[in-house]
Amino acid sequence: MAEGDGDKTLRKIAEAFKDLANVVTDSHNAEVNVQVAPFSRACSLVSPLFSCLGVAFKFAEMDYVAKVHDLAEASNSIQTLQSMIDLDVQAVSVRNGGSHTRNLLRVKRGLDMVRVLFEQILVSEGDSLRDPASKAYEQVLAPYHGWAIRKAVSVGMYVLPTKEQFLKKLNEDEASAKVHMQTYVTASTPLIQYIDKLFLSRDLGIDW
Ligand code: 1PZ
Repeated sequence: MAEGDGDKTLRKIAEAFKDLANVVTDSHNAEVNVQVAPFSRACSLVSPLFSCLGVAFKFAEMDYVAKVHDLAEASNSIQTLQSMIDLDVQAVSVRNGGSHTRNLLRVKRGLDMVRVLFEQILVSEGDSLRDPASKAYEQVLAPYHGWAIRKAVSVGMYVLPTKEQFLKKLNEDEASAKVHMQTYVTASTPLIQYIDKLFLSRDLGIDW
């Protein structure tokens, strides 16, 4: 799928993450277990957003897609995010390049980036995406990126489409987009917190 393609990209993202949030916030569950398969599927629904933001973020898309793909592969043999992390802990491979756990941390940051981006779009007045995108990047990803990547991203910020062009590619009007973005913001928050807790409760840290 190249762009929005009449496919309800935003609605699909919103619904998939709402389902995951329901798992995380279900108080009837004594033990919460997010399955790797639906998690990676939901994460892959985010990928079409990159092409709607223009060619400048192609390199971000490639990195994100590869990591989500790794999680999808992992789901063939590993059931839950929790057991995926525990296997890496046992193998002492948590921080190794390309480990499932490391990729999960990167993908989680991608989800957080989208969350803050949507949050900022929802409160922004004008038609520019530059402020929302810059704020989200500064807050979520920039602290972990070296000079060269930060520089490339800041150049990319100047060739972002306008909000109107972005929504058009997604086949949304302002009102429907707002609803789906808000749903994603609300749903992704507890999910991201859940993933952070998986790391922090094992003393793995989330700032690397
Ligand atoms: C609206 C504006 C969108 C801004 C997009 C922000 C661009 C982020 C730039 C990502 C650079 C990708 C280059 C590679 C980064 C890697 O160094 C790290 C570490 O990976 P590792 O060493 O473990 O292999 N990868 C990342 O930080 C993951 C980045 C995920 C980017 C997801 C962004 C999601 C934004 C979606 C917006 C629709």
